[in-house]
Amino acid sequence: MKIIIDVFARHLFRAKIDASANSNNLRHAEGVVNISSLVRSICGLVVLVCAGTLFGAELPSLAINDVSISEGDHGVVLAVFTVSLSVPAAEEVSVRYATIDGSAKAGLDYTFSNGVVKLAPGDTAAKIVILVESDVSVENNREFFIELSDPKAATSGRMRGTGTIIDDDGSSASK
Ligand SMILES: [Ca+2]
Ligand SMILES: [Ca+2]
Repeated sequence: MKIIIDVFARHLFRAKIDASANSNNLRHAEGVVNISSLVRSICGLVVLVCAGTLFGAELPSLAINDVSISEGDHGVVLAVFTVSLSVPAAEEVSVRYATIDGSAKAGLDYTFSNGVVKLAPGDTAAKIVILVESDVSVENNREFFIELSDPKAATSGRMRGTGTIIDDDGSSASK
């Protein structure tokens, strides 16, 4: 009976050792899997960083157009400029803008404006609206400018647009 118990005990002990060994192997295997996952994650991160660097080298270029507008006689008219990107934005693009006097003067011929234009990912254009003062004075055409500066996630292309206010009061002085 004792022999049987001893044999049973040895088998039981052996079984525990085997179970322990298998458990260690399993943990080892899990460790290998975890390290493999970690390596894959690092490789994936490196690929993303490299891709980001490549895309970053091809930032969209910013540009603003020129606008001509007939001044009107009463109230205001809107001069709508378009800020455009050479390719759709991959991330949010922003750029500062401000109006600059030429022969047209802020407060007299148009309303000074400044701010930040933002283009969401996928966008290629945004608007800047400038208020132009209407009048009935006989005068020459006048010009003001919009200058873009401090672009984010884009490069500088055509950064100055011209706004031409066309006099419509019927004088030979208008041109
Ligand atoms: Ca007018
Ligand atoms: Ca006028």
